[in-house]
Amino acid sequence: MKIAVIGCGFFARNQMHAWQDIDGVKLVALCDRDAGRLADAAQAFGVARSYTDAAQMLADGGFDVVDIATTVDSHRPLVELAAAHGVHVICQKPFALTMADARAMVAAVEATGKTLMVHENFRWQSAIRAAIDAVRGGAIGTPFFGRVSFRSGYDVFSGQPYLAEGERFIIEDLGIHILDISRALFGDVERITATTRRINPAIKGEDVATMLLAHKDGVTSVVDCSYTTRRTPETFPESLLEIDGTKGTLRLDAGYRLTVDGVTRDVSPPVLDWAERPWHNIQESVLLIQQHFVDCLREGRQPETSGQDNLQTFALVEAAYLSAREARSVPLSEV
Ligand code: NAD
Ligand code: 89V
Repeated sequence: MKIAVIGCGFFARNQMHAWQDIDGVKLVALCDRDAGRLADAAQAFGVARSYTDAAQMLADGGFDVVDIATTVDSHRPLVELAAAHGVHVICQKPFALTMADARAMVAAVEATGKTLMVHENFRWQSAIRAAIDAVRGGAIGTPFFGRVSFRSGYDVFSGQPYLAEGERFIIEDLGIHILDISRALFGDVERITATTRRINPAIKGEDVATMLLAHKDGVTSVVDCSYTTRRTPETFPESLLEIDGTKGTLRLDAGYRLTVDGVTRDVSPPVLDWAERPWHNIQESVLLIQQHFVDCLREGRQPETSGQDNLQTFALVEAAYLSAREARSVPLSEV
């Protein structure tokens, strides 16, 4: 399976390492409109074909999958370009700028019969996966309450300066992952109520969000996120869980300690040979989601976070901002 990556920035290197770790996969082409970044990545990963123009790379072809690792403003044109050339597509989160764009991108790839996956990797973190498997396997009966919590004071702005500059910050960038974990655990959502705050005066968008989700199957979940919480020890980038079910409880506590019905085990992720703490948790999930994508293509099934699936997660983001802006509960059918 031959892969081409568009975007050779801060996060894409994890994706390139992960491609190189997967059996039967070869990274054959790279693209970035920044020639310096492109040359560094091409050299670091030993990729012979490199392009500053995505249209030229697609026109030359010779690969099965385009992996789009650019920031959100370029996602729609690049997904549509890939669709026009009939290749499978992976696109980083946040998938789109608007719901209308997201729907158009899904339709464009669906029309080609190819597979579209959104790189929504947090549900693939091994600690989160252990919790999802326990809940889906019935270990605590039927869940009726959940809390998915991400609270940190880690400086994300030095690696990703654009995060300080957007009108929207935490729900669009990080909350999107935490909302997706809630969907993976408790299913789709009927309505959402959200509040937001900006505590850090040096950034433009909100850095605290608290969201209440009424899921279609009757679960109530609280999704709370902060990038301005001083805590010791710092838990970045762990998502913590509290889930109550009809037969028991599940807790995922700081330090990757998973407790199901009073029995605690260590579910710490491995540190892959190209990974570094504290990002190793996220980095392993990149390998796991890309392996999942390859498995799905080989077995002819849809990835868990297909474009179609991700419309529901993206709708939660849009509905959360609407709820916070208008100080009301928002049905998902409204966005
Ligand atoms: P970045 O700005 O460091 O890198 C983006 C790169 O894309 C840049 O080098 C830029 O020159 C290039 N680019 C932009 N538009 C292009 C185009 N049309 N053609 C060719 N190259 C183009 O950004 P980043 O921090 O690497 O983030 C990229 C994406 O990854 C974002 O959407 C971000 O939200 C996401 N991200 C995801 C995770 C995760 O865990 N899933 C973590 C971090 C970042
Ligand atoms: O995962 C992400 O999307 C990153 C970060 C962990 C920093 O929020 O942007």
